[in-house]
Amino acid sequence: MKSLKLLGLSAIVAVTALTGCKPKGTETAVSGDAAQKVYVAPGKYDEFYNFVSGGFNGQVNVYGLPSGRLLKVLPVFSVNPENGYGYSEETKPMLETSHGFIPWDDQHHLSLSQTNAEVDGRWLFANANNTPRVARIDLKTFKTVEILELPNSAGNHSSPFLTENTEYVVAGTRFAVPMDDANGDVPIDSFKENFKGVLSFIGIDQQTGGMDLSFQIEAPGINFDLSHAGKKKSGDWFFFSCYNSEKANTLLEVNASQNDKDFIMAVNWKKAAELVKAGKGRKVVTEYAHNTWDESTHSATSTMKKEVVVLSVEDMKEAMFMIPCPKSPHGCDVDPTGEYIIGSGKLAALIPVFSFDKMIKAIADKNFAGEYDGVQVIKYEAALHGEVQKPGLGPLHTEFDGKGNAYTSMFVSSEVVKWNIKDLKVLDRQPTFYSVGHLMIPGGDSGKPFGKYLVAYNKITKDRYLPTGPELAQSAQLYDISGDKMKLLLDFPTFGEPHYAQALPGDMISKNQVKFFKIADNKHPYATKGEAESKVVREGNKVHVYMTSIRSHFAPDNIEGIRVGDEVYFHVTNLEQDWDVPHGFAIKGNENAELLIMPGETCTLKWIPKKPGMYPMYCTDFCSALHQEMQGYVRVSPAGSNTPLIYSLNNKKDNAQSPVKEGETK
Ligand code: RUQ
Ligand code: CUA
Repeated sequence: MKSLKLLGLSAIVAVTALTGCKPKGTETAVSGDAAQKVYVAPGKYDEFYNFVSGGFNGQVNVYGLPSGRLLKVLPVFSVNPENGYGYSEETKPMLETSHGFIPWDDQHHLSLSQTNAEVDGRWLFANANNTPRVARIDLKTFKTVEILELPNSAGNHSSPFLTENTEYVVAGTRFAVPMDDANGDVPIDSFKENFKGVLSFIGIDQQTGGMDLSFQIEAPGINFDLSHAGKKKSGDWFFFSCYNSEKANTLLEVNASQNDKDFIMAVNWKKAAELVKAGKGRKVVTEYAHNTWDESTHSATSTMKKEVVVLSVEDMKEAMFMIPCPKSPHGCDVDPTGEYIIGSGKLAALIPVFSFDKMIKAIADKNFAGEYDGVQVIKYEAALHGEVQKPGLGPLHTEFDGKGNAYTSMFVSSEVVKWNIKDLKVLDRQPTFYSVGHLMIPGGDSGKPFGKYLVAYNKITKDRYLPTGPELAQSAQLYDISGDKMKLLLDFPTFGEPHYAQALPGDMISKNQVKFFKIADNKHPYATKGEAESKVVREGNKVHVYMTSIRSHFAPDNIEGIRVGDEVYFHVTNLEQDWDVPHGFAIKGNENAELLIMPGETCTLKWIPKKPGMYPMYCTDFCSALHQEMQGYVRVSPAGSNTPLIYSLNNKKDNAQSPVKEGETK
């Protein structure tokens, strides 16, 4: 990408040289009624939820469209001090992997669950690129409820993309690597013999959304970049863009850019699933974590899985084919009808559009050009619908408006190009500021796009916002695509770095929101369902504080008898049963983040006091007029001391109503 980036920069420089200091039209490109089109009056809701990948920050960010207002940072693959995700005892297991606890990752792509090739608003799937994992977010609670690690993979880039009824979430490895059950301790230049490219098929439970790694395919040692499922007529197939067909293991910017064509790989996933059912494939022994969130205990569990069924190229003989695709394709997109498959060769000067019908015919006619590592290669012309000529430079990704048009991002020439899928004519081009990567139309990769808007997620921000030192805000741009010509409406900054995004109409998920958790349904083992039940229990050097929070106090709020060397667990249950009344919890010197506890929920903060003294604790969320009074003390005595373990709320000595109670010792 380096040379690409340089090319991109020089393109900007060239424009700049022609027009003076600033690229022409950076401000004037916005037409007069733009402000009105993005104005969402105070108290009014946006039309769309826009879920945007957080890239190297590992989270998913939720914006409203058309306003571009940030609604939420949704923690997925990185710890989040705002609400204690990855810090509280309950959420720590979500970030367990076969490599241990991993507090961050790199999040690139998102997929909304679909029914009949239409987004259905149930779940959002997200990939972790570095340590390969797929997460499922429940859109009723906007919580990460499941994370599944992927074995035999590295660089989970071609992920997560799903079939039209969310039967499978599919992920392709970016890095070819030796299989987990093979010796990975081999010379790097044995790449061609030892390295494999693995595709993962994660089965989804249609009721619960639960993920299970159903099977993998051990494909040739190529790099998978992106993918999309077929839909409707092509619904049984999955398409993956592949680069590095040269199998280079060093200086890929040169060595993986040799071949004139790489490939789109077409996989019949229905057949693959049937093969597995019929007992094909070998069991590979490996380790991968499966982490699930239980809404009744408000806690996550991590289990280590031990094996996976893997199909070979030989098993897939009749169900896996290559289509040549110029040159180092990045995006791999399928139009809403399922007939056209678009490969965006980032080094190609054209965009090839393949026809599903032609591909099927070529397979039936055995119209092959040869084999690539045992996979039949269909003749380029035999599968080709046609090429978009002179679309721009550096095509990366394509989305669709459902009206027969495609929109492709051009990284090098910094523009979005609209073209007609059938006759392949370019219809419009609009500049982006600058170097657009992904782009997104609400529902734009489904069988039924909502059209109306297009958002460009740009790689280079330059002069778009007030500068913030060398590290600038990331940049997105909103276009109106309802007319013949695209119109730039708005710039809005995003968390870095945005890759893919998804969007859908607000009411599809707003109507299903959980407002609070019923306290009666709370099955957390340390839940405290009323103040009378609050207590402090010592088990050796572990002290469990069963604490409640309600406007505007904790129970108990005075604790004595904690000793240096103790491990103290504050299990705080929020007793509120009202919408939007979280409480926070923090104690001086705690190495974790604070907690943020939703109504009806129990969260646990682990605290190891290091020295004797008085430790204030307080609520960190401004919950009522007396929020500032929501505070208390914990007294810590030296190790081995015999300060009695006592706790209280509103203790006045000899107050029979609220006595100072003695802690239990087990
Ligand atoms: S990528 S800018 Cu990680 Cu999706 Cu294409
Ligand atoms: Cu509870 Cu502030």
